Amino acid sequence: MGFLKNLINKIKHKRAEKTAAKIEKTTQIAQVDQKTFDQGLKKSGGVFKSALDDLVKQHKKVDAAMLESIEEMLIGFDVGTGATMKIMQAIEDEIKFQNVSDASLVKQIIIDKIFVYYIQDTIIDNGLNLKQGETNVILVSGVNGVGKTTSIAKIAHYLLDKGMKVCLIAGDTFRAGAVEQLAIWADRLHIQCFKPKMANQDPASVIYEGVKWANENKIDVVLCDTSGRLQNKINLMNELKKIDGVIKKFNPNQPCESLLVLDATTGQSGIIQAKAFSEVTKLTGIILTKMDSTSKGGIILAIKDNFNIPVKFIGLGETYNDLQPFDIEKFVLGLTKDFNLD
Ligand SMILES: Nc1nc2c(ncn2[C@@H]2O[C@H](COP(=O)(O)OP(=O)(O)OP(=O)(O)O)[C@@H](O)[C@H]2O)c(=O)[nH]1
Ligand SMILES: [Mg+2]
Repeated sequence: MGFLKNLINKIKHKRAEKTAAKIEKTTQIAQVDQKTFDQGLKKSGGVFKSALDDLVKQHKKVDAAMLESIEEMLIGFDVGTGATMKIMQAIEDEIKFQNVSDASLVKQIIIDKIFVYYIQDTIIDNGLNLKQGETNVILVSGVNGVGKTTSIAKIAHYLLDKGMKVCLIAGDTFRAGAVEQLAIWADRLHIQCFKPKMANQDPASVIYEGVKWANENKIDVVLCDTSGRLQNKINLMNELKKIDGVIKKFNPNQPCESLLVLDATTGQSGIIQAKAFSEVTKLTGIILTKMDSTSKGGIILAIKDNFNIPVKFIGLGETYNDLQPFDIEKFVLGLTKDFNLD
């Protein structure tokens, strides 16, 4: 059997094991589109493939110098030091176990260990934690320009497609044009956008009123947009804490999802952002945007190494369908699409 098939089977097996232990979800988002993954991961896949090819060209035999090059490659691919160390250990163990001396065989071991590292010990869960019969609030936060507003529109489109009643709240009362930007998306989607009553209104009060309106109008899912905020601005982080608090006033179980948006092109600084944001709101998931614009797909592994927060959506382009529920199987296939490992 081909190497890739083997790897996918391993992933499926792990997933089946974890699914058995998984908490029940009312909404399981699982339909993902392989073509979008293939297209969106072209950059990362291309760079990863040539890095592996170069590695084999430069090192004819498996030795300390080759291991050092593998480590450099992983760091360069944005995997992060923690995950790199763990993956390196697994690669070295496997090389010893299989007694590999031919450098070309190491390629397969590297890919195998990278992805097995991602799936181990985790409940791979790309579902949104939505409950039927109540107004589910999804809070979306992140630093400036990472793709919060467009991701909200894409998620709304996705949920509308599933027949849900969705509305948006324009909680970014700070940036000029932010409310209008969200309202345009809402118009396109033919859904309600709850707006501030006056300029510069306190975002917590807009969100409070919006969530109240959504509850009264039996909306299934309400998506709250927020201003871009730098994680080191204490007053802005406190503002997010306040927003989280007012949502809880209606239902202590809300927000059902607090999603942090990270821009994949900014690399390791995403880790610092996730740490700071998780101190003010209990993050339940990450939306990793602009994966199509980076050649360093390894950020997925750095996130895995630092947090127990799942990547729920991945941004692979700018159209509605380019925001896809994150699926490790599709990710592996997309990244290694042009590899000839069978
Ligand atoms: N290529 C690509 N572009 C994206 C993706 N997601 C968002 N963008 C683009 O990123 C830019 C910023 O998106 P916004 O949604 O306005 O970002 P934001 O976080 O709401 O920005 P602020 O409200 O200013 O903090 C837009 O041009 C989007 O089209 C993605 O997955 N891939
Ligand atoms: Mg925005």
